[in-house]
Amino acid sequence: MAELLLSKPQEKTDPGKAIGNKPLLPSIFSPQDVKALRADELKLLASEIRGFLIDSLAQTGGHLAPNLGIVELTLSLHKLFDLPKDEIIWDVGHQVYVHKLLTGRRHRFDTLRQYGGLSGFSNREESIYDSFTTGHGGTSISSAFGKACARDLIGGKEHLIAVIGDGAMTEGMALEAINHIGHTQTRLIIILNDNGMSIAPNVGGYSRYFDRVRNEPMFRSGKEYLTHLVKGIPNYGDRMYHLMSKMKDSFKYLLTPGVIFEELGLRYVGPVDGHNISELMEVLGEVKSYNRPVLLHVKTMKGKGFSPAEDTSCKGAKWHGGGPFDKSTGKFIAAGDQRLTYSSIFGNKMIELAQTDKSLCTITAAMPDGTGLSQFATKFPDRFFDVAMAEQHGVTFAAGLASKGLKPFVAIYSTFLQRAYDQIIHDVCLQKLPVRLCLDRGGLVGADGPTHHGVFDYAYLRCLPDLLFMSPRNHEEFDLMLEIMQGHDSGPSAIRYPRGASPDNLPKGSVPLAIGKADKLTDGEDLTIVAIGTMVSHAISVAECLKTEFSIRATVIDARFVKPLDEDLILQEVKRTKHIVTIEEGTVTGGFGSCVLESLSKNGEYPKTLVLGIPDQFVTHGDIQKLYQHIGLDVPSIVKAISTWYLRKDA
Ligand SMILES: Cc1ncc(C[n+]2csc(CCOP(=O)(O)OP(=O)(O)O)c2C)c(N)n1
Repeated sequence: MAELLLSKPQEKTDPGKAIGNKPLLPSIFSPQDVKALRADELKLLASEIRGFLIDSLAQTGGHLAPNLGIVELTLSLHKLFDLPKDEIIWDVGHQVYVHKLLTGRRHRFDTLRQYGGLSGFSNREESIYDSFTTGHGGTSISSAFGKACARDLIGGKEHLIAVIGDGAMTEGMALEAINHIGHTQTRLIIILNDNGMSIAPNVGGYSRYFDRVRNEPMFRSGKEYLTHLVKGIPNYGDRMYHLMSKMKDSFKYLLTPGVIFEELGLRYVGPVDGHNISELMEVLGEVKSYNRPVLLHVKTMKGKGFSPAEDTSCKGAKWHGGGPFDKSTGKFIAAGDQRLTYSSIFGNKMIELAQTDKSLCTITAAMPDGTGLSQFATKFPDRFFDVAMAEQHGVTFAAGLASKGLKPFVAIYSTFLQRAYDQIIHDVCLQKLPVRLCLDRGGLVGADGPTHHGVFDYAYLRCLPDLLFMSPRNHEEFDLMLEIMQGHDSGPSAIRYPRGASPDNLPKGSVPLAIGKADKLTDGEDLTIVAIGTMVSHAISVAECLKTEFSIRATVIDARFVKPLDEDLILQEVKRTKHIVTIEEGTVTGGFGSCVLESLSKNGEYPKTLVLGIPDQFVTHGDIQKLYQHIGLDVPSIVKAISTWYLRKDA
C-alpha cells in the first residue's frame, strides 16, 4: 500500500481491513461478485482498488489518474447492471483498469501493456466484458447507440451505457452521435465522466460550460425527479406542478443545468458526485428506468486518492499516463534514455523559427505536452492553438489560417491524424494550402498497441496529390526538414517522425538536404537498400551484417522524401545492383515500398525486389524491440530475410 501520498479518503474506510479483516478484492472474479456486495462493502472495495492500482502501476506504469478517478462509478455500474448482457462502452478505453480488475483480470495486472500481457485499453479479444475495442476518443456514443438500435430491432431488453470523459466529448463524432440520438429517442444511457481535464486541462466552450455546471451545488434534474419533488410539497404541490408545467420552458432553463442536452432531445440528470457510491447508485437506479436517451453528468476527480495525481494544474497531466514511479515520493522513475526526443526537438525548433517568423503558428489537438508544444504555448500564446480533442477541426482550422497567409504547423500523432483524412484531402491538398502536417509517433509506439501505432501514414498520405512528404533518419535531418517546411509556401507538406530519440549509429550523409533529394549512405554493388525514417538506422546495421556474415555488399539509401521520391538516384543504383530492398516502419500494403516499386515499373526497370515493413496485420502492444522481432523488423530478422532472398538460386 502506498503510505505517504495517499490523499485523505472522502468516506471513512479502512483499506485492507474489510469484513473480518479479510480484504475484498482477492475474492472478486466477476461482476456477480460485485453484485453480491453491500454499499458499505463497495466503499471498502473502492479503497482497496485504489491501493492496488497505485501499487501495481508504480511497477508497470499506465493510465493512473483516469482510473483512480473512476473507481466508484465503475463499481456502481457493475453493481446495478447485468454484465455482460448489459454493455458498457468506455470511451478511449484508458480508464478501463477498474473494470478489468472486476472482470477476472486482476492476476494479470503485472503484465499490463507488456508484450503478451493485458492490453491498456478495452479490447474485445481480451474479455467478453469488453464489448467494444477502443483507443481513440469520441467513439463510445456512436457505438453504444448502434448497439441500442440493434437491440430494439432484434427485440432485446439490455441496457447500453456509454461512459465518456469531458475531453472526448469534444470529438466531432460524439456530438454527431448526440444529434442523431435526440432525433430517434432510443433508450440509451450516456455517462459524462467530467473531471475538468483532458490529458492537460480541457479547453473550449464545452469545458467552460461543464465547469459552470460542475460548480453549481449538487443538483439532480430530470423531469421525473422534479415532478416527484414538486408534487411532494404538502398542500401546494399539485397546484405548483400545474403552474410549473404551464411555464415549462422557463422552468427548464431555470432548473436544468444541462439544458443544452435537453434541447438536443436527451434527458439530462446531474451533476452528481462520482465518488459517493450511495448517491451514484440512487441516481443510476433512476436513469436505468428511463425509457429514452439520458445523459447522466458525473463529477469526478482525476487522480483521486493519490495526491500527486490529484494536481489539476498542467503538471498533473503527466499522471494521465506514464511510466513506473516511486509511490512514496510521487516521482517517476527516470527511464534509462535521457536524450532529447523528437517531440522536444520539434517544440524547440518551433520556438526558434517563430522568433523571426511572425506568421508561424502551431496547433495541437489536446496534446500540448505530448507534441512538445507546451513551451511554445507559454512563449507565443497568440500563435498557439489547442483545439481540444478535435483533430478534424484542427486540420481545417489550419487550412483557414493558411488561406490567410499564416504558416500553421499542425502537430498531431500519426494515429490520431487518421481522423482528419477527408479534411487533409479536401481542405488542405485540393486547395494546395500550405498547411504543415507534423505527424508525431510515426511507426510503432509500444505499450499503447494497435490503436496507437502510427503505421498507416506512409500509405494514407503518399497518394495525395501536391503533398510534400518526408521522414527524417535522425534529429539533424529532422531539424533541417522543419526548416524546409517553413519555407515551403507553395503547397501542403507533411513530416513523419517517431516516438523517442534518434539513433546515433548513422554515418554523415553525402548529399545536402533539398526537396526530392535522397542520400546515399553506403556503397555496395550487390544490392540496393532504400530505407526511410527509423529504418535507415536498421538498414545501416543490416548492411554491415550482410557484408561480414554473407559477403553481400549493399548500397544504403536514405530516401528522406516519400514524395517527391528521388527516382534518379534509385534508378541509377538499381541499374547497377539489379536487386532492391525497401524497408519502412509502416504497412507494406500501399506504403513506401509500393511507391518505390511503382516508380521502377513506370521507368521500365524490373529488378528483383523485396518489400519489408509492417506486415498486413494489426500489431499488438509491448516493448518496441519485442514488437520488431514479432513482425520481423529487427536487424537479425531483416538480415535473415534479405540473405535468404538474395541467395536463393532464382534471385
Ligand atoms: C482521437 C483521439 N485523439 C486524442 C487521443 C489522446 N487522448 C487519450 S485520452 C485523452 C484525454 C481524454 O480526456 P477525457 O475524455 O476527459 O478522459 P479522462 O482521461 O479525463 O478521464 C486524449 C487527448 C485519443 N485517444 N484519441
